[in-house]
Amino acid sequence: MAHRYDDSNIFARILRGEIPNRTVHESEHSLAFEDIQPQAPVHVLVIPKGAYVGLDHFLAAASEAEQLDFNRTVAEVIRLKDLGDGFRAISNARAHGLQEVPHYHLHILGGRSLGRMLA
Ligand code: IU
Repeated sequence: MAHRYDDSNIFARILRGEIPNRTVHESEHSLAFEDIQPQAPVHVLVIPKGAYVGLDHFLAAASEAEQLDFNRTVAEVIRLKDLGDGFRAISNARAHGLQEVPHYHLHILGGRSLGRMLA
């Protein structure tokens, strides 16, 4: 499917430095920052710096370097946030996934038992 990216979305604005964020970790191709409305004691969003709408777009179009960098950033968040007791990683996509911000992001939630479903 065609993935049309709208660069007026809030995460694109964060990446351009137009809006502040609470950065957890930044790398060449990725940024991890605190969710503004945390749903758990730890709630971090990991985003690629490239213009990808959702997970399937990222997997189809991002370079191996970008994907490796993203995965390493996720691992770094898990380490920095001390999530050894467990966590949940989730990505909402498009209408059925109730995606609000159309720039790919992975939610990393933890710091307490999360219950059966979430995000
Ligand atoms: P979703 O997966 O697109 O539904 O989640 C978007 C998330 O982005 C949601 O958890 C918001 O709290 C979060 N967020 C944010 O961290 N900063 C913002 O300025 C905005 C949304 I708008």
